[in-house]
Amino acid sequence: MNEQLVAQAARALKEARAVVVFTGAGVSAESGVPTFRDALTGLWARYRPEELATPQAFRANPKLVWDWYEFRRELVRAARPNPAHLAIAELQRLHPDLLVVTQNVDDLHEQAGSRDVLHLHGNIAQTKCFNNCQGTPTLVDISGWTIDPDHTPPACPHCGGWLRPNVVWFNEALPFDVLEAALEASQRCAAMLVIGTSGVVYPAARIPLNALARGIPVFDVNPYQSQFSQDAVWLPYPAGEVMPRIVEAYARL
Ligand code: BV8
Ligand code: ZN
Repeated sequence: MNEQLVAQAARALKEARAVVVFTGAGVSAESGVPTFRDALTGLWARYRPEELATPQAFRANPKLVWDWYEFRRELVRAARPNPAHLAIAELQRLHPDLLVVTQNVDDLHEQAGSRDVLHLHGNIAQTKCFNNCQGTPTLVDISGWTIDPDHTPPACPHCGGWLRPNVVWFNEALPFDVLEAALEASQRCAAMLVIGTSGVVYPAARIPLNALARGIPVFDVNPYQSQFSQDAVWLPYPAGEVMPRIVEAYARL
């Protein structure tokens, strides 16, 4: 591992009065949560994400989409934070002004101890009414329910309509206040860590692009090239390996 790059990242984070850590599915990969595209295996292998994760797909085949999310919810329930999540939580404890913004719909950052995480694309463990019948979002707690797998999606207790996961599908708007807060943070921070994202999905990709446009230090942690690797300082390593090293170096400064 290139120790200079690790030291450079640690120093830039230490000198930055405000830091944003922006994460994608790659930060959860080492926890065994497949990235969005990898989750299309078996029964769902013949679909593209944009064909399943949309309101149109849900209207056309609510059972197929609900069952795909139930499959992914199981994977998330079985997952535990990995060293990258734990290092990010430790960094937030060490740095006076650090915000975590994630595209991920799992809660592994919170399980690792990160606080006030901004979820741009929602939370797969939460369920809401497809009609938002009591206001946006109409969250429904189904944790105590026994759901008949032959009769999914379950019905909203208020309006009888379909229930759905509380995630942002393609062609759906991101939660306005969350996106605004994330964009504002990307304009205000003095350094950014971008971890485990391809940078394909918008408007989330605008968060790192804003930081790059401002010329502040941006570090791209990804074993493969992303949309940002050319313009950022690229650390071509798995997050679970390099993040603990960056935080150790930071703690020694
Ligand atoms: C909207 C929740 C408008 C659901 C998700 C053409 C050009 C540009 C944009 C568009 C376009 N056509 C349409 C659009 C807009 C569209 C979009 O961006 N499409 C893309 C495909 C081109 N965006 C939208 O539709 C958004 N909404 O625009 O609405 C609007 C406005 C007002 C009113 C009405 C409508 C909504 C986008 C949100 C979609 N929902 N998630 C769910 O999860 O089921 S996005 C989903 O895919 C994930 O959340 C993630 O953000 C994204 C990508 O998923 P992955 O590929 O899994 O993850 P990622 O890209 O982060 O890649 C993984 C990376 O990790 C890789 O680079 C890999 O190398 C790396 N990695 C692997 N292992 C490791 C690692 N890194 C570090 N360590 C490791 N160990
Ligand atoms: Zn309802």
